Amino acid sequence: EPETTVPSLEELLADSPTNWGKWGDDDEVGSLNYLGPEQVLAAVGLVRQGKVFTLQRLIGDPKGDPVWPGRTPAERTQILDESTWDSPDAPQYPGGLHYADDKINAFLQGSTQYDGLGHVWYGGKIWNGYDARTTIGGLDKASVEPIAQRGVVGRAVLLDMARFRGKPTLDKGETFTHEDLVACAQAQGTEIRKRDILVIRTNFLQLFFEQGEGFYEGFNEPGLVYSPELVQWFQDMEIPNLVTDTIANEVTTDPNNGVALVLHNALMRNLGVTLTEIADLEALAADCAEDGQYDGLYVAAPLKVHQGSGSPVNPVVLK
Ligand code: UVW
Repeated sequence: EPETTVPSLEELLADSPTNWGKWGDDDEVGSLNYLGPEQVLAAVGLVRQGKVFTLQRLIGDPKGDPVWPGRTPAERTQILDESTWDSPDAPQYPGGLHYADDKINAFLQGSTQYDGLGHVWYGGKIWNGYDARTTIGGLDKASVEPIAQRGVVGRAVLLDMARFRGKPTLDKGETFTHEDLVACAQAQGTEIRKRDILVIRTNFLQLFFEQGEGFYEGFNEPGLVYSPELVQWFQDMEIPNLVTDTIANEVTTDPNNGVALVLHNALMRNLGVTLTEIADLEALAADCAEDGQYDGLYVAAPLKVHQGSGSPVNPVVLK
């Protein structure tokens, strides 16, 4: 067998474009700068039916929480409940007040999440050229905090790749390109416009709910696959935010070169495209298939977590 060598991200992306410095030396939100009042107002005009869709997966779902290998699902712990108040040591509140309290211990990249632009890197530099050592002990630069401060509002276009390919879910390691996205939009009777928030459905996590832990064997999610042309398309289309229903938004291992999560780096680290993962698109997709309206007003407000590399979020699409 011929020996195959996997290139480094530095080698693979040596000539890949970056937007470093485009919005100033102190920028921390990257391509979200493409979303201004004009995009917000245009997207508001898409709300014609009064339909509301929430895209977050259930934290603590009894059916299980799909997470990136090595992470653990969120744990919710009940701290106070009615049994607390049976104890003779329980505090007494005037009037006989009882209450329930709980807490969660969760990866900020578990469940539906926004990534800060400093979440991934190679070659010692994160988004905008900040030193990767600024991530030590918490992200001093390009955390999720500035993204949460500004919020994300714009036109979302749902690209239902599973439906387009005529299957309930895309397969392990199945790839698609920007040209497939354009063809999918066309088949849906919609179009991808400049500065759109791309919302891509694969329905791959259905396999997690069917297979449980077996889902992680040979883990290789389907998704977009790197090419210089695809990166240039994202750059030309000024895409601010990529939202998918998979754990990592792209094919896990690039079949062309063996490198993991190439697009996290080409798109997020280099172009400043914000990534949103593990969205639940089922209700939205079913509705789009029914009424043929595949675009809508997208609103997401991740939690303001100081120095956080990510944050849970419940994005909303209105039609
Ligand atoms: C990694 O980048 C490892 O994970 P995520 O899918 O949360 O971005």
